[in-house]
Amino acid sequence: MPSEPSRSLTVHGYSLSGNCHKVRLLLEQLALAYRWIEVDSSAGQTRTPAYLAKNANGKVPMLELDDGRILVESDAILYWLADGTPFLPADPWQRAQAMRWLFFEQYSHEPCIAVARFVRGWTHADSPRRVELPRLLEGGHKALAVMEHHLQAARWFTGADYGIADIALFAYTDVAGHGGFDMSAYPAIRDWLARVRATPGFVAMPEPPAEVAARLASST
Ligand SMILES: N[C@@H](CCC(=O)N[C@@H](CS)C(=O)NCC(=O)O)C(=O)O
Repeated sequence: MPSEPSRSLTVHGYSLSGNCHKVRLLLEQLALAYRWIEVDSSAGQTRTPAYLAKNANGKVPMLELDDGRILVESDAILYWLADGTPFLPADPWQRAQAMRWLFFEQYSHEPCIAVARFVRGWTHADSPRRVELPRLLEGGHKALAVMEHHLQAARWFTGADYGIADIALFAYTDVAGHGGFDMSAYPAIRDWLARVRATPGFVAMPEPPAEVAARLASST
């Protein structure tokens, strides 16, 4: 991205989505100017004909450049924005390590931890989707155990420095409690979350509205 410093950046995102918050967090930490267009994916706003014309997959986040180019998939957006910055190592081995954690996040972590949060907070208490929760909790705990194991011997997910692998994994791990995950068994993760929150330019994801918060706070 620094090779294209004058590009104007527009993010189409839902502020309460961890996938979208990843992009906001990196943009803030890179101190890049950007425009944010709020798209409430939970209300179907990614499924309108106008949105689908730009992203046929109907999801946020979506990054739009002033020349009309569009990039989707949160971790691809992180990768592009971080290229040439300290948030993505130049060393090929460490770069591959960053990719390893981005793929882990998308295949083993987000599909359980983010989806459990969505089901608990954004569906009604009698939703048929609630039957998914035990499986999501089991899968999410497996992913958290992998992270805990890594963080027992390392401060960050890629080499010696904080970077996009940390940002990608932070987004939904920080709100894992929303999905019903008890984090007491993961002291190394809790210490890492605190380290991420202390990085320069850090911004937190906003709190959900009262109706969602009430569902997240309930025991089911
Ligand atoms: N793999 C995608 C996942 C994006 C995603 O699932 N976005 C959700 C919000 S967190 C969404 O837009 N859902 C709306 C829909 O599927 O209709 C990424 O990392 O960007």
